[in-house]
Amino acid sequence: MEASSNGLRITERSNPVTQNIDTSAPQDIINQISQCEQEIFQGWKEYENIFSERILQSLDQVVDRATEIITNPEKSCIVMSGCGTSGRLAFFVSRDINKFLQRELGQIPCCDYLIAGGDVALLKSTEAQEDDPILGSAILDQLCAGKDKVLYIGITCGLSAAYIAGQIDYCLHHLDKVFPVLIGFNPLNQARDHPIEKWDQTCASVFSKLNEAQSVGKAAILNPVIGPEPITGSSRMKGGTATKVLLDIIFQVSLYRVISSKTEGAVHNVRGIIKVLLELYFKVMQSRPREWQLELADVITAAGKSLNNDGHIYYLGKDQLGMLGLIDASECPPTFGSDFQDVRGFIQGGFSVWGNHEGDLGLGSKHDIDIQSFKKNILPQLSDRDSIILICSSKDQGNDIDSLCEDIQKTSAVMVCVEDERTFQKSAVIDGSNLELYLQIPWTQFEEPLGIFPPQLQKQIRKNLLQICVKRTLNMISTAAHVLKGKVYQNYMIDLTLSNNKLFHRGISIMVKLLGVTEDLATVAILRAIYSTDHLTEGQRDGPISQHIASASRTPKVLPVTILLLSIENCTIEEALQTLAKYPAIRTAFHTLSKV
Ligand code: S6P
Repeated sequence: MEASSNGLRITERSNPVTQNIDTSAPQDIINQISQCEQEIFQGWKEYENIFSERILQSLDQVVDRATEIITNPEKSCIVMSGCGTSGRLAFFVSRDINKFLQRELGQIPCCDYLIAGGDVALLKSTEAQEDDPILGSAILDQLCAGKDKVLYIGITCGLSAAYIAGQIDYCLHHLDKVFPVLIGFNPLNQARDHPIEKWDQTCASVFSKLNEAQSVGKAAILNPVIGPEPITGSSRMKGGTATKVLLDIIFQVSLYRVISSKTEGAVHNVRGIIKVLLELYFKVMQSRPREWQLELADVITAAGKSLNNDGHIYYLGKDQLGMLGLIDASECPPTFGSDFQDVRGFIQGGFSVWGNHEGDLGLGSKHDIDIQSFKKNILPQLSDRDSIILICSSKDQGNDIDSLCEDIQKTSAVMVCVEDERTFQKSAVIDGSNLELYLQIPWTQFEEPLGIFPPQLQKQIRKNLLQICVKRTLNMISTAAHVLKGKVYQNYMIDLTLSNNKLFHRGISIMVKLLGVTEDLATVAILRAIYSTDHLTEGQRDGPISQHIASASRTPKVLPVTILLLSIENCTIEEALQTLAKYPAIRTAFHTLSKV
């Protein structure tokens, strides 16, 4: 496989649009992120984009397979799988579609999900599991047992997860019953080619075999190029959104075909319908009314203040929209090196309504996700350092969340209501501590294109579009709040936890890029920071990457410490740690130490 021109895969590159995001004001941050998001549909440079012929053809094929399985669900299933955000979205979409099948069509659910690390990873990042292809393959094998037909959709935004490569390899050995699909956002020749411990293949070698299977109609690869992320490598943002767009459209079109076959007969022009839907999503992502921007900037300022003052951001919601809060919160520790308690999500009903395989994960009150637990354990302690973000749909009136509003208004915390219709009373805004954020979707523009779908599907498409708006809005809030806290340098995450192979290598390339040092120097400094030593032993220097990762996962501030070690002459670990304890923002720490 060829390496990319500058050695970095597109999903790992820095986006020129956000190069100064770290010194930008909230409204500029919103504009820059929104501008980057347009690349999901507009594409990037000369690469294949989401509207390219091959991608549309692959979508057609996947829709065919999904339609078959939804029509004959006995002994069949559609399994979506991924690591981190990709796995969480697999769970999110499978849950949503199963509910639709049961509620609207009276059918048995046929979607399932897999996430590296199991259900606990839906809530807390367990990034190291991403590196295990053998585990990935074994779990898929268990899930396929007793099934005659499986549509497998493996998601790895960077074409980089060994867990997914292991599963694709399994599929390639079972093409008689499994149709494998790969979703990712790099050209195939940029699939990750690093050695994988205890395995004789790489992502690149497996995906290349998948490409051969695709050429004879036995597999599909959906890898439109969507450009680098607003925060370098943060694939939860554009990668996550593009994943959801592709999955949504696969199911919307398949369900349209299933429903029509029962009423009006076969759907012709599937390709045209896919395009109509892509255009709808594009329009929604383009829409950023002035009022929304101004309101969102206020929310970001409040959320940034909370994090800067050691306060918290709490997302409270219901059902699918509430789950987006949980997903957004779960990504903050690995992305920004933040504490699990800094940004947390809660949903009405907690684990009892979550619909995950393992049910209540029994992780104790510090990790509970039920709004009742929020009421009991957090509400009494809320202070003006906290921001509470209620994620409501206009239909959520009169439920638990509604009554919570009154309780929260009695505290000094900032309360934000994120809604799809403006129902929150302006009069309720007290002393500027309550904010309102209205997700304005230009529905009137969509009436005509939506008119071709049956009513229950129109409702589902509207719900899906709202989910996309909520996802991008929450991503902007948590990202920008961490930017305001000083967790980002230019557009690099400089406090990410090096908790898997990909992130270990990302750490090295960030040091090389930011400080202009060689890869060797960067590696030695990172290892010193990981093992908290000024003198590495042979075992530390030459150990396997999995050993470095295990230690890095227990060591805070590895990259900020590395930056100081590399930029200040003769800086010791002790000095770097003391300075960071005094000045948590790396820029201030750097200026302080360099003056000594
Ligand atoms: C990224 C997120 C990570 C990724 C995970 C899988 O913002 O924090 O958890 O989702 O590493 O990445 P990929 O490229 O395999 O989808």
